[in-house]
Amino acid sequence: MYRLWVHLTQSIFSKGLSNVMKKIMPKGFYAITDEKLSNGKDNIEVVKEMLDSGVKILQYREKHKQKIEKFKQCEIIRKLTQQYSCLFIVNDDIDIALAVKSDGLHIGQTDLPIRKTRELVGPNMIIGLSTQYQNQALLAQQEGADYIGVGPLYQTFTKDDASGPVGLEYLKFCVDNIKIPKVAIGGIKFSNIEQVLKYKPDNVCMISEIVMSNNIKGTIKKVKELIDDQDYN
Ligand code: TZP
Ligand code: MG
Repeated sequence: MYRLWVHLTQSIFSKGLSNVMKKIMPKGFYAITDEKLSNGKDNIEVVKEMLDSGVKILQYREKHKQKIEKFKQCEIIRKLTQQYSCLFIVNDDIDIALAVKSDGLHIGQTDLPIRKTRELVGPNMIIGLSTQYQNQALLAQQEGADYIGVGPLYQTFTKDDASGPVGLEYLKFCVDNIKIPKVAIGGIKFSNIEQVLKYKPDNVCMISEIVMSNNIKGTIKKVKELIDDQDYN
């Protein structure tokens, strides 16, 4: 017990409290990058605008760059997100997540299983898993995922290998049966977000609607107002 106490206090003094504990997922809008859809802006520019709009959780998702390029962008985004007290999640690349010390890693059903991923990233990194089916959601929770992506709820053209829409019934199942945070995603637009918010997922994500907008800050503000109207937090 004494040794544990000494270890903990040493860690806290050397790394700061926030680096030795898993961070809590902030509710509300969950931002994700997609440079190809970003009207000529690079991910860094987009992230700056997202952070300026006050997002508290942001995922780096980039499918069209070499690892070194992704790593360089993630190094910059790690610093920026720290300055803005925003949680930083890296999609796909466990090595980049570890290298830049992101707060979290988001993986899919064809990546390493959650238990093996946990062994590799340690106890404090947030692990998110994309799910489309009830059994995947239940298993994610059982295996120690920290949150699940729920979707695509609607048809999406953003994710090349996306399944067909899973529908709001699947979101309802997750809200009713899964305790870990649920991130609603996939084809969510201003035209349908209110239907999604009725189910009160912990987080809502819109990629194309945000990154394709020519006023990212204003668009996120509008989304956040809709979310706040639904009495989050
Ligand atoms: N995972 C499930 S759907 C999706 C991802 C990454 C893409 C969502 O993008 P959009 O533009 O909000 O439909
Ligand atoms: Mg993936």
